[in-house]
Amino acid sequence: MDSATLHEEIDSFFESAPPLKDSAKITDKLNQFVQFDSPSSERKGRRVVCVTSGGTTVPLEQRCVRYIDNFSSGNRGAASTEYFIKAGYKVIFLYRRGTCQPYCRSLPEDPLLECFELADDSDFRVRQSHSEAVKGAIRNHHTAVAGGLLLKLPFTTIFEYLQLLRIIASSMRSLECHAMFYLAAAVSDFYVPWKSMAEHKIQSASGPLDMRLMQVPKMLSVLRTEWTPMAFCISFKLETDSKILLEKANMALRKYKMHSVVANELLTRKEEVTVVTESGNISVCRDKTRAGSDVEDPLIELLVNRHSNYIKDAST
Ligand code: 9Z3
Repeated sequence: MDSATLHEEIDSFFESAPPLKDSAKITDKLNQFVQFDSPSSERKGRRVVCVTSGGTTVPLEQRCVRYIDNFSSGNRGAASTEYFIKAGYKVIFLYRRGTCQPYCRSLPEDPLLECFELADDSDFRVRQSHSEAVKGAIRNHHTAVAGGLLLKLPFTTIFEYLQLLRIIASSMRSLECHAMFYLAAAVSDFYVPWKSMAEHKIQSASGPLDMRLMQVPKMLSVLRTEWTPMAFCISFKLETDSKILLEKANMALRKYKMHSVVANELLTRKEEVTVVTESGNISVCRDKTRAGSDVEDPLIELLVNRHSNYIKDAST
């Protein structure tokens, strides 16, 4: 596709999208977050990473009852956010509502009901068995937010996600090579344009449903070349067929000019990933000798080092 057609598609996507609620407030919050120089001694200069996490939905009705979803628990994004903060980055965590959150990975699924118990009729307390996990989660989360190191922005639909990503990119543009995008969210490839979408719940009495989905314009290339041309960009490639994974990741690397593409297979994604770069592929595995270890730990270490080299090269 030529660049003029891509731009037309992108303009028409944004023009027809339902306007983002509170967009002025979000822009202010983002600008403040990006500009605020947090005093933490462990900070790595002005580095800020936008971590995207969870799957986007595609509504089928404007007053949405039904939607198409993209699989992602948000575990990768939440874990990676913790490691980026530990490495001295400020993180903009763009996440799907209801998915896994940073510092909450060791809590049970229903933390309120499982971690607390009634002490008597008027008071409650943390159950002894969950005390360490709850304290750790609250402490780490508070330190990150109060220290200006973590800003969380939720999305549900593909319309919200891409509008937010564009605003984030515009507020991170001034950081130049210190900005990083780590795009782990599972983003819809197809959508129903808002203007051609049924307003009310689609009726089953009308028989089988014929629906034409448009292709979501590939924003990765405009993010990379226009929105934040100096940022260090990492995208993800998810496949279920290992035979095509690396080839597809390589194609994404070249087509969207990413600095690396993290290739993962659905079934083994928690054990290993392959970082595909221009200079070759690097396999990254979870340290199986350590209980509770995860693949995000060595993955973020590798990417932080590559980002450091990128910054060094850009400044010389
Ligand atoms: C990923 O590949 C993520 O690693 C996972 C993480 C979604 C598999 P979980 O959230 O899983 O920990 O459960 N994300 C990107 C998926 C994606 O939609 N990539 C697009 C593609 O493959 C490119 S943007 O075409």
